[in-house]
Amino acid sequence: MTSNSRQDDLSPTRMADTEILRGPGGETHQVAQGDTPVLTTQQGIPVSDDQNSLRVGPRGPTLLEDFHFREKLFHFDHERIPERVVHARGFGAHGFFETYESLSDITRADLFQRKGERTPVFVRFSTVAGNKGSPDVPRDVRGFATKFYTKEGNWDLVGNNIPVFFIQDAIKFPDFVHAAKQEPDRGFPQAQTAHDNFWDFVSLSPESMHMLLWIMSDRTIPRSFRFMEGFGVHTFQLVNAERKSTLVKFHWKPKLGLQSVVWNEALKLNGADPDYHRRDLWTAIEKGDYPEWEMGLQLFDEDFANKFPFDVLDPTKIIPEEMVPVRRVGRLVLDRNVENFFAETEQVAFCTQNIVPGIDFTNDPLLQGRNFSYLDTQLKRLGSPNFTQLPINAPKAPVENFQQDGHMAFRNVKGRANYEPNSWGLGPRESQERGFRTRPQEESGQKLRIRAELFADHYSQARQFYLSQTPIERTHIKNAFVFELSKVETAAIRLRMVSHLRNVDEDLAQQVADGLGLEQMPEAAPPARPVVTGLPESPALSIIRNGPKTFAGRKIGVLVTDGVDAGLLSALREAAQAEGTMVELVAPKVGGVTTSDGTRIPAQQKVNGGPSVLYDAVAVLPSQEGAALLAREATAKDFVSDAYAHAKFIAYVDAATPLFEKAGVTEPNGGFVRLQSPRDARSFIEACRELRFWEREAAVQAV
Ligand code: HDD
Repeated sequence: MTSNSRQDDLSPTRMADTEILRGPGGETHQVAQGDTPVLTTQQGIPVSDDQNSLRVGPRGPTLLEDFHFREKLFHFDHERIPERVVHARGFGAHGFFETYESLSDITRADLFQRKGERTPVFVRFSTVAGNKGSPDVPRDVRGFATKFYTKEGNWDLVGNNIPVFFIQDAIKFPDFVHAAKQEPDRGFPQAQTAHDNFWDFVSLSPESMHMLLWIMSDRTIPRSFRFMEGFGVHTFQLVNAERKSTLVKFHWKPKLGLQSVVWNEALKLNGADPDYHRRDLWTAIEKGDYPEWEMGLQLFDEDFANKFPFDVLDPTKIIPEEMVPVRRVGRLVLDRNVENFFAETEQVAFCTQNIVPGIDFTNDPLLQGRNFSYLDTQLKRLGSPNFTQLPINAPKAPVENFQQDGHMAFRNVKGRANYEPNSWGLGPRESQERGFRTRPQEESGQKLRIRAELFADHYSQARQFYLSQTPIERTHIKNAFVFELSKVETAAIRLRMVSHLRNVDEDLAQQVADGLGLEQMPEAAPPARPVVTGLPESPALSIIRNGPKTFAGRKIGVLVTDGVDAGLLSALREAAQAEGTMVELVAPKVGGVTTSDGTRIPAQQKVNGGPSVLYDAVAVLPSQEGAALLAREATAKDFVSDAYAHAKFIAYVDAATPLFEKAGVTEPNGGFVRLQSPRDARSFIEACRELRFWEREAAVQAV
């Protein structure tokens, strides 16, 4: 291959309407010709050969003169920008926010003025602790950040899927994040809170207790972004044209209801599909099944805030929905995937400081600190104060100011004046009437490093959260504490954590202690303020109690072999379609199977690449011969035994029995639906609306 004619050999040979391109290894590729643009350098110079660098003779040194080669490598070497210090792993999509009714009595924010008004948005979901390449389903909080491109500028609502936070003061954020992420000496664990440093920090920071109960719940292992809530966390202010302020907490409510996976499923999912959540969102949008959330507002005034037993400026506290109802004021629809992940999802720069006229901050000390941190981080990440000019960050409202120059400035001042006021009558001026005006508020007091009194209540709402869960959810919380603390090597940290749990609920503390094999119960940690034990349950805090009662937007995995009953399969497909449920066929070979009526149908997954953890429910429809074959295949047995252990609804045909037996599923009972006639397919889908047959979980104990 080193003949002198090599370079000529690799040149494209033009043919009638395709060209044959020979690759570096001599292999040939056919590519469309016709209007194919000519490859150029960044300077627009046409490139003649992109396969070989310029060298002296076929075996000689490469020449520095090869500007195309040098430019290509130079650009490649600088492709990466610093990943986000937290929330590095994320996925975004475009859409719109539609206002249900005018809220002009409460706020002058332009996007809330007119019923039916649509405001373009970009939303980025994320995990917190994991690096950019980490899996999608670790136990972690999910970010839910929304950029509203309003007619009066960009409003960023940078929230999470949990309404409280770990810490009360932004000064603790670096410590908290350091403790949660990889330990500095070893550089692991990745995307895990199950390690000593995390539990050391939080067990030394009682203010984290409420959040810990949330993160040990199934909220941190959502089924996908589409099935989780979002929260603005802090109390904000809405301000109307008369400058009257109403305090507000922002909520996002998923149209498809709440749903989480179970822990054992999450562990397996991260191996089976590390992109589980982003694939889900991408696919739903591509199919036109646009994910939707409603914006909810909890509106209250200073009087309420003064009477409320906790401080509304404390981001470790909620206001129960039963106390202040959530008023639904609009919907968020995500209807367009990004065209380029880097340009949009990676370069989007959310800043809590981005608010618009009609919205204002409060003195929540976490929010105040965030308002500094986000702008600062964007400069580091995106490298220039002109990051606001990138298309994903640029407002859709006019931008008029005299800020100029800097790296990569491509929106530049025109004309002579680059200051105001000026005598030339050039350029924009401020407007008292239209401009953002901070709401005047009395502030007084000594400069102190101190927190408000009620911030010291660390356990009461943690307890309220725990007691508001169903027994299944309480068991999951207990199991999560036991799992995570079992990964903590330092026994004293485990003990310290249990000492806090005693202030939350004695039963929970005891069960965790038992699960950890503690020989002696530690003393309860002395609370800074007495625990309020009588707070009423808040059903809104439970996932199971707020389940969807629909199977729309979910996915069934159907295990099939040659000879699958064609009638039953199509009945299942029809019933699923009527519900809005997706069906995927899992078969011994991805090429597909031949059904009982001789039709050849393709599969979407080969059985070892389509484990049942990918699906919300499964159907096992082999022929008799097929079942015998599958019974010998480990991954087919896992398909069944995992679906069973994860309390999923399972449809089956009698022929599946040998496979069930080999998988250790001896007695198909509750949560199983036998398919004999098309009507059974409908019953199966109806059963699936419960999402899981939880009664089975206790018996299986897959923790
Ligand atoms: Fe933060 C990113 C949410 C507290 C500092 N945060 C970030 C993102 C979300 C949140 C969703 C990702 C945005 C995106 O998709 O690009 N953060 C929260 C919530 C908090 C919170 C709900 C508490 C209520 N954050 C918080 C504090 C600080 C930060 C107290 C610092 C004082 N957060 C950052 C940051 C990040 C960030 C370092 C990293 C990347 C970025 O901002 O753009 O500035």
